[in-house]
Amino acid sequence: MSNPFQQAKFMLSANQSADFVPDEGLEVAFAGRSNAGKSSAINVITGQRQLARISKTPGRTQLINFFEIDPSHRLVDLPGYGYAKVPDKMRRHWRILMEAYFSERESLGGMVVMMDVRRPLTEFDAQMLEWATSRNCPVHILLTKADKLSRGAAGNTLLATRRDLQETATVQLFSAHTRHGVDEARSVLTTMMGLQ
Ligand SMILES: Nc1nc2c(ncn2[C@@H]2O[C@H](COP(=O)(O)OP(=O)(O)O)[C@@H](O)[C@H]2O)c(=O)[nH]1
Ligand SMILES: [Mg+2]
Repeated sequence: MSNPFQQAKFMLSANQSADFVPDEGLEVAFAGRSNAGKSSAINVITGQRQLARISKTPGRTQLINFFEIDPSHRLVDLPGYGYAKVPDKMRRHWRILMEAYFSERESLGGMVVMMDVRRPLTEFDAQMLEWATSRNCPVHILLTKADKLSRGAAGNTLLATRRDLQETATVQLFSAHTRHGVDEARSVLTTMMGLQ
């Protein structure tokens, strides 16, 4: 299977909605708590180390990073969240930026939410799901770092998460280290974007 995400190119980082790229075509946004494995997943799924490296550049981690796949399709890397020690001012700014994105962005066609398989559905994750479902945006969840659990334990978490979420989202196991679930993630993303 060819990988259309391999062509993704960095467009810009936005700190406010006025800086977002034009709201045209279709984009899929990636979200996850800090340390959930978002950058690693983006690297493996796109087959490009460059993308997550750009998003990790100091100063860009709290921004929304836009990547172009082709003129009418984009990937969007949303800023992570969840450090206990984040100053209040930063927390507020993060919320304002995210609310602007979810309320305004008409080209948002799907979301991929990364959650550590050992700790899924945190408060942060619930907020993400709420923002997505409030606008009928399809959500696909990657339970990351699946290699950290035994096959049985990971499978149980998968079933429990599916049961909790019912129709809210689709869920799969994923590991950037073993590449478990990479083909499935690419296939869901391709469908979300209408690329196949
Ligand atoms: N065991 C394991 N560790 C992972 C995996 N993916 C990421 N990590 C580790 O988890 C930490 C956070 O990963 P990163 O991708 O930077 O997370 P981000 O903060 O969500 O972008 C790093 O130390 C990674 O090496 C995985 O699939 N398996
Ligand atoms: Mg990261």
